Amino acid sequence: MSAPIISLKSLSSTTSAGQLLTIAKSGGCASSSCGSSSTPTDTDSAIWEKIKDHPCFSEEAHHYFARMHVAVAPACNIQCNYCNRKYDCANESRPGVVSEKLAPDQALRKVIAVANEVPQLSVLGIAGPGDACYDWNKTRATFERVAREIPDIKLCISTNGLALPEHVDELAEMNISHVTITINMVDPAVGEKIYPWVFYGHRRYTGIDAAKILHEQQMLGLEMLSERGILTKINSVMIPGVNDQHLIEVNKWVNERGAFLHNVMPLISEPAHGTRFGLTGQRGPNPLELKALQDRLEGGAKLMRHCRQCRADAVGLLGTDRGQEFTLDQIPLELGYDGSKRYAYREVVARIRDDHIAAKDQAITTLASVSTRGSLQVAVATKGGGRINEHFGHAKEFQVYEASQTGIKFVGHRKVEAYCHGGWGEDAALSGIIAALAGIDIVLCAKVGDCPKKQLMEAGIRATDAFGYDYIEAAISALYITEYGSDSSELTA
Ligand code: CLF
Ligand code: SF4
Repeated sequence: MSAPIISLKSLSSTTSAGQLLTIAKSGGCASSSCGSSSTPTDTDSAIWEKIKDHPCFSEEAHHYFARMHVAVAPACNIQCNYCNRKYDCANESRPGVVSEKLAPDQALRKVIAVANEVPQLSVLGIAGPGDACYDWNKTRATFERVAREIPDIKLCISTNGLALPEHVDELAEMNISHVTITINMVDPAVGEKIYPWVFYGHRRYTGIDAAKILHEQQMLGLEMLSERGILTKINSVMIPGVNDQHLIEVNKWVNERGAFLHNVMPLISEPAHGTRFGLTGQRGPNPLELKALQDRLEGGAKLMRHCRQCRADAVGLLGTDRGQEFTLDQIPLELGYDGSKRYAYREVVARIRDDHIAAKDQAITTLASVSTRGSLQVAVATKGGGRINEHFGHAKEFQVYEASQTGIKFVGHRKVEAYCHGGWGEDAALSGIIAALAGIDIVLCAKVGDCPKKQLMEAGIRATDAFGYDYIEAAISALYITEYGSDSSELTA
């Protein structure tokens, strides 16, 4: 079957004010023990206004602000080989437990419940569990209801792009400020290996025709969004041997068409997921392969490296998921919006953020003064707020930073099983953590026991709580000076 002809450029190449302060400093909820690295000093002010409280579009913002997803859009118009539709859309989530699907009125109740209780909430995203643009009526109805009740929440949508062009004008009218398109290829011959079929214009297309239509629609949608000043992030699933090298070309194409960020995510593929890739043994990349590709892409479209591949019903700071606290059965049928916690939290963040940015700038200046070249890979246990404020044993992920004379760069995260269970360390979990921290020089955390510290050291990884509760960048800069500065001495912490 031949694809429709589209002329487009793409074809050419609970909480008091005092507790809120605690939350802002710790990054977690007061009741429990938890893009772009741009800052106002290096970003156009209009862009900064758009990204400063979006945890996905700003790496800096993800230390302070949270997103939530509502799973209102189950229908999908394409088939990806890494999806079997039993789980959330794998383009914006990891395969896991199926999300609680919501009608728009139920979604509104849930958003109000979360906004009343999670002061960090700044963005509502619709990311499936199918495709938000294809299941448009539910997506639109949800955004309209939420925007009426909570006008200051940012609206964000994620789509495979096939039905995007027909909704771009409505997205602009509805003030949807951030859009993600999953683009895994710009060459239909590559696309054919990823997408067995698409459903478009009331017809089903397969093979190269399917991939060609999808590609054309994705590029058209991206160009239309850029023309309207809507910030666009491109998600690409890295599939070794299928599109890994090709993503360099994808990065070029999306950069030329105005994409703000490019987020390369690892394929998650297991036989138990029942996907085509899972069943055929297609593997995902390991963290080092992912980082190597991201490093090669530096210099093109700006990279997002802090994605957590969250579920279509995720709630909270990236890297945490409080979704289970807000299932429908726990939310009253009648619920009014009370924004007091969110407003108080924002005031606190506005104050401490300047302090953090100044500490970061100072750290970078310090690094630049070191004459010996070297680099450090540092893993940080944090609950947010930009500080080293999580215990080693409680960490479910470590944020990874790379320090060199040229600065301190967030380069990713490593998910782990927490070491501490009910006050006891689990040896099996520690082995997994050591494996996950391959390539890391130093672990920074708020507290670490002698036993895990010794075992980490035997694996060549130092761990210290000497910088507990400091700003991440300030601690890394102090470490770097210890390692490479002129007054270099051994780290003894
Ligand atoms: Fe959600 Fe996506 Fe909007 Fe963020 S997630 S719709 S842009 S509010 Fe964020 Fe989650 Fe990664 Fe997505 S960490 S999977 S990039
Ligand atoms: Fe699955 Fe999302 Fe692909 Fe649709 S777009 S097939 S829901 S991964």
